[in-house]
Amino acid sequence: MRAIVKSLLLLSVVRHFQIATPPTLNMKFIYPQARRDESVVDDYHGTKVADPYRWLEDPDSEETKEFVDSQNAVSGPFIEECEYRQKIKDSLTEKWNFAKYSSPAEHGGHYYYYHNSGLQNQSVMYVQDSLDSEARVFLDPNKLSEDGTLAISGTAFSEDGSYFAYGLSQSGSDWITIKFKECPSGKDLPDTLEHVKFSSMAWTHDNKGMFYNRYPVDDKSKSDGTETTSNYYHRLYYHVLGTNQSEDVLAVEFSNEPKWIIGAEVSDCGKYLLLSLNEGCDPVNRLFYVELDKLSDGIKGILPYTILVDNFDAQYEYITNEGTVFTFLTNLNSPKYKVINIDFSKPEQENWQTLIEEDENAVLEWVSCVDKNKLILCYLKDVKNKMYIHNLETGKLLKEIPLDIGTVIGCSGKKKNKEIFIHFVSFLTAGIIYRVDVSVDDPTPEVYRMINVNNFDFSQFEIKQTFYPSKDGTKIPMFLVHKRGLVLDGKNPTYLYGYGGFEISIKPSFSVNRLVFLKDLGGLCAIANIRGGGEYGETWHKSGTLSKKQNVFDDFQAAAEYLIDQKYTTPKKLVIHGHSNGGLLIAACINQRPELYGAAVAQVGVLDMLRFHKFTIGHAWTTDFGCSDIPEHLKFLMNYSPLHNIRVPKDDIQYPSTLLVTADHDDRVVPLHSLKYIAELQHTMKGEEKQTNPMMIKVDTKAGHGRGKPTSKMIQEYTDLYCFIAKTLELSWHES
Ligand code: X98
Repeated sequence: MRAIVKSLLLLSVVRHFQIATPPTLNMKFIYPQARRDESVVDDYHGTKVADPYRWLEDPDSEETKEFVDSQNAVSGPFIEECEYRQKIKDSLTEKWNFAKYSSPAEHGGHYYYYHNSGLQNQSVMYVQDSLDSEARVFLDPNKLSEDGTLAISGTAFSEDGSYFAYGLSQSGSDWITIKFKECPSGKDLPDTLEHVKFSSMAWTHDNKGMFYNRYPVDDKSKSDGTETTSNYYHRLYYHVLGTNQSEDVLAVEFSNEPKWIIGAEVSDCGKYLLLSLNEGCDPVNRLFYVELDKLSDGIKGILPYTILVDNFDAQYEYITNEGTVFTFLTNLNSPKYKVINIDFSKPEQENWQTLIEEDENAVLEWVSCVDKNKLILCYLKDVKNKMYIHNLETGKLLKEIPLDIGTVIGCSGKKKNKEIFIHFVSFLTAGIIYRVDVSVDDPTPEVYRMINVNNFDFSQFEIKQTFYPSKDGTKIPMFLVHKRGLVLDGKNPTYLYGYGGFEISIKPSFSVNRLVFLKDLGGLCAIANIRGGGEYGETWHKSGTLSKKQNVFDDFQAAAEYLIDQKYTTPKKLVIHGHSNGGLLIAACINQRPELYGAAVAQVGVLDMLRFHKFTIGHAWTTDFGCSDIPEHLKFLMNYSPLHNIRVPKDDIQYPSTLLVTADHDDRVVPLHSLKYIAELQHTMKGEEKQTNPMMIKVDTKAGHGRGKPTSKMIQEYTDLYCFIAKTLELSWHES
């Protein structure tokens, strides 16, 4: 029955779109011919811009669905034909199959942690009465869906640890449903909260209920992650445990500010609700607060807030408070961040005190308060984490927590805890969890748990960090991971990854997928820490935004040139890969320098820079990208917008082998970006004999932007990706 349905579906696709039989390499590809609607032309401040594939913006139209099916009917067979497909899949599966753990966190005298036995689709949450006692399953998301597409997204224990709230996301959507449990029993409570997105989860310390966020949802339209509707008017609600969601109290809203996103946090002392308001993705926020203990009637309606900071000049991230003295991590006049104290009883800025000065040489990434009066500070210095313990009262440095070259991906421990757990990873370190007793005179990390990958000899590989010059001479850090004794013969298969935006730093991380490229495909992995990220703080970020976005692409192209000049590789053996904002990077780079790369994978990218702000949360990205509604922004957006800069390359240059990847439930970067780009690319190059490299798209189902993806889908995703890369770069398999 399913086979019949599939062949009928394919027939209907063929009727509308002409598809060739799956081509092999060096054969001219014939792609589905998508209708061009030449009547759609927009006027941007007097500049006319055609948008012939506007119809692809409707995810529900039959024509869009047929386009997707017809494109998958080209990319699917091409990828599946890779001679190493089974080997790639087997190797990925074998490597993924190792026991993974998160650091434990104490709540109400019990310890909670995530564990994945190896190939489980979702990690399972366990509870222990003490660190040595037997662990019991607390929450197993694998029991909630057959295919692992329900994932935990956001959790919060109540202050005394007796209740637990958790968000569940279906198929990778940003929408979540919040559910509740009793602790430590794990007994399910009936409360269910819907229409939740970008939500805080902040319990009041009386355990009566929790603040969370919702967007208003029109009953008639979808909100399952396949819709493209803009998210406006974020609201904060208070849910009283044991009641129906319909009775929830609307606590904070800004009806004149559709773009504001409301973050809420209850202070360590339980007396204050801190409201952190964002208008976009920049690290800046307004700061309001509510004195919860002064609400005579409890939380019954819109809360009376006090305004502390009423501009978007800087970021203020709550660390802790002692009475009315609040400690914040801020970038106010300090692009590498510092720690300040604000006394709410003397709120004027001239009374604010610096507790820990900005370090010119390292970015202060996060700070947490532990053991009543200590601060744990985590810095990023030349893209490697450093940790220190300071005194909360004086700000003085007490001790460095020594770390290897790598990244702290988790640190549990709160103000009332004497111990902390640090989860450390690196390119060749799957994970080490350290326990540190911070109450003693000389706190020393002890290994609590080692995370080991089976049957992989890490000693054969090495990590290097290099600094290469970009087009304007700026030194850009880049990590290189490869086999020891790599020969610089210009022939090494090379996988170059970048992101370049939103103050996000691409730090050393562990990925079994990377191991397959390193070992089985005999390659070199390069991670370029280009501008736009947070590697050197807010100045580094800003130098890759708005009119300076071209720096991001220049930095990446300079990375490729460096790898070629230094004889690591050659364009024919170089694949570039980016995800999300990094998908934009990849598409911009293949438009600008197609001759530099052999293959390119642009995953869930933002590719229509004139219209991205019109869909879901796209409006929040104007802080990095600007907005085509603003005449001065149009010029720089038009200069690099991937969709608007597809041209036939000059001379005998062709586009590199290109794979776009998107998914039906991606409500962060909606699939229409990738659909429109591939349609335009295939249209532009269709008459060009020289274009022998494939240009394809793969549209996944029951998947989103990436978070919460089940293990089986991750293995599938990387199998497809490496098949495409192995085939197009003509890589060989390296038997061990
Ligand atoms: C976002 O779009 C993040 C979206 N987002 C959140 C949450 N809060 C936000 C507050 C302001 C702006 C955006 C926010 O997810 C949030 C809050 C609580 C719990 C969970 C989430 N990002 C950009 C992105 O995805 C960069 C990274 C974060 N992009 C896709 C940028 C271009 C491509």
